[in-house]
This record gives sequence, C-alpha cells and structure tokens, in this order.
Amino acid sequence: RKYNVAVVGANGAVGEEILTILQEIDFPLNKLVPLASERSAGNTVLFNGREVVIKELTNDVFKDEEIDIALFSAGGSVSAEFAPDAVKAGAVVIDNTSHFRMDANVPLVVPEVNPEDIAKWKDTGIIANPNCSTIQMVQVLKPLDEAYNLLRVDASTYQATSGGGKVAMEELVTQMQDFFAFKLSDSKHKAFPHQIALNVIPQIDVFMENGYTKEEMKMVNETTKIMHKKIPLSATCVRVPTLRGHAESLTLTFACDVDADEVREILSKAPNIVILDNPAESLYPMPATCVDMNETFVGRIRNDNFAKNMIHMFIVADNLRVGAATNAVRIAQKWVEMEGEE
Ligand code: 11C
Repeated sequence: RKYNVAVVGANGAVGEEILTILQEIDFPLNKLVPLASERSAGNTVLFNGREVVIKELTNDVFKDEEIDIALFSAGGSVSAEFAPDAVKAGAVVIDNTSHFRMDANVPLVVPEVNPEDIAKWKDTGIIANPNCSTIQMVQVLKPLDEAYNLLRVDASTYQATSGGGKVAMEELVTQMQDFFAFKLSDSKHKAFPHQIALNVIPQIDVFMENGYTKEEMKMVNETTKIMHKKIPLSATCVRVPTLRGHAESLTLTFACDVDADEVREILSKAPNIVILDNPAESLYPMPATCVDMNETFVGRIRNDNFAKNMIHMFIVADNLRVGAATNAVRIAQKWVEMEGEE
C-alpha cells in the first residue's frame, strides 16, 4: 500500500528537511501534499525532480486530499488548531511541536527507544515527536540503562541557532555580517534574548519557577515519558553561535561500576549511533561532523576521575534531522510497518 502524506510547514527549517528525507529513502508514497499558511501557499517545492505546489493549510484540506499521514512542524498553535482536523479526516498525525507531547494519551516516540508506544496512536490519532535535545540523548541512554541501570543524568548542551528556525539562523548570519562591517554593537536581536554572534547564551526558551528553563525541563519530563522510568536529570541548555547540530556533554551515573571501553562497545552496537572516539588523533564529534546526517555521534567517552559508577561523554546530532525530521519520518516508517502487520 502507498500513502498520501501531508507536510505541514513545508517551507520551514524542519519541513524542508522532511521533504529531503522522504526523497532520500524508499518511502511508500502515493502523493505528497506540502502545506503552509496562506502567505506561502502557491509557492513550489522541488520533489523528486518535479515542482509541487504548496497548498494552503485549511480545516478541510486533509479530507479533500485524502491524507493518510500528516507530519506537522509549523508551531504548537498550528498543531493545536489543525491536528484534530487531520485526525478527523482519518490521518495519523506525527507532530513535531511540544503541543501534545506530555498529554498522557499521546505516545511520545523515539523509534530506537520506545517503538512499541506507536501502537497507542489509535487513542488520539496523534504521535508526538520529542524535543531535539531529548531525542539524541535518549538514543544513548537507552542501551546503557539496559546494561547498567541508569541512576542519574547531568547534561550541558550546546545548541545551534536552527533550533529557533530559519529566522534565528538568519539572526546569527546578520550579526556576523554586522561584525565584519564593524557595526555589531548596533545589531538587533529578536530570536534570542541577547546577541548570539561571538557569544553563548545560557537560556533556551523561558525560565520556569524552579530556575530551570522550559527547554531544560523538556529534557527532564520527556526523558521520563520515553524511557518509562523516572530518571533524575538536571540540564543546563546553552545556545551557541552555530547553525546546525546540537552538542551535549553528558555525565551518567549508574547502579554499578562501569568501564569506558565496554560503554564504547555497547554504544557501537546501538541503532543509529556512530562512535567517533580517538583522542590521539583529535577524533570526536562536533556540530560540523553531523550536518545532514541521520545518526547520533558519540565521543570523549571516559570514566570519571573519582567515581567508578560514572561516565562522561560528548554527543552530537543534526537537530533538524535526528532531532526532528528524521525521527518523524522514522516514526512514519514504523507506523507503516505496523499497519502492514494488522
Ligand atoms: C531549540 N530545542 O533548540 C529547541 C527547538 O520543543 O520542539 C525545538 C523546540 C521543541 O531551540
């Protein structure tokens, strides 16, 4: 069977990536329907060598186009308004926004970690895609939790501007141009709370009452839901002046002693993880390593200097792919597989 697939937010940073991935893989596609707001409707996207017109996102479009799978990445309020229409029209919604993630009836899925949860899609018609910084982390946590029983996670992130979409990437580029024109001090910022060029900002999203940001609490709450285990986790999420690729420094504490070589071995066999870890040759993952890639890269794996049950590592993934589009398309692939088995 082949499927009619709608991509909502087709001209956004994640939407464009979804279109690219659908062309790269052998997805059983009958018809692609790119959707966007009235402002972008009428523009075209190039798909498999053909110009496809972006249609306007309306309440009726999912029914009219007989959509089977609707991939949403146009912001939480758009999902809130239009996902119910897609469900009513009989489609499964795979939602990239945070809107439905913590709804107890909506599965929150990373296919390498909790693919079985996809079966719960029937409760609401919706499957939620986690936040980018959560996805790459749980891919690494899962196999290590199975091996050693994970007790605690401490994370610091180095997140690229594309996490804030195209406008945020443009803000960095404009500020760098201003720097070279000797006018950075006059440069404006809107996407970020401070100048991002030649700076790092220890704030992503708004602060909560507990002193952590919403981004940091997403990592806590989403990890618990995906792993089906309450894992104590504290994060410091930091925006850095890169365009693509989120990096994370992770400190993991286990119930037993762990050995860095064994951890490397376990992770090397985990799905969609690539080990880049040879300090003698300055080999470790960096944002520049992972752009346009569908894997999560891990390096700097080392024992703690003092505690035998602690490990440190540095992980990097393309936030627009692994952290968003690739995960959503992998959910769609699994969903198709499960449909085929019914
Ligand atoms: C960032 N992680 O890097 C955010 C972007 O909940 O899907 C993704 C926000 C989300 O700014």
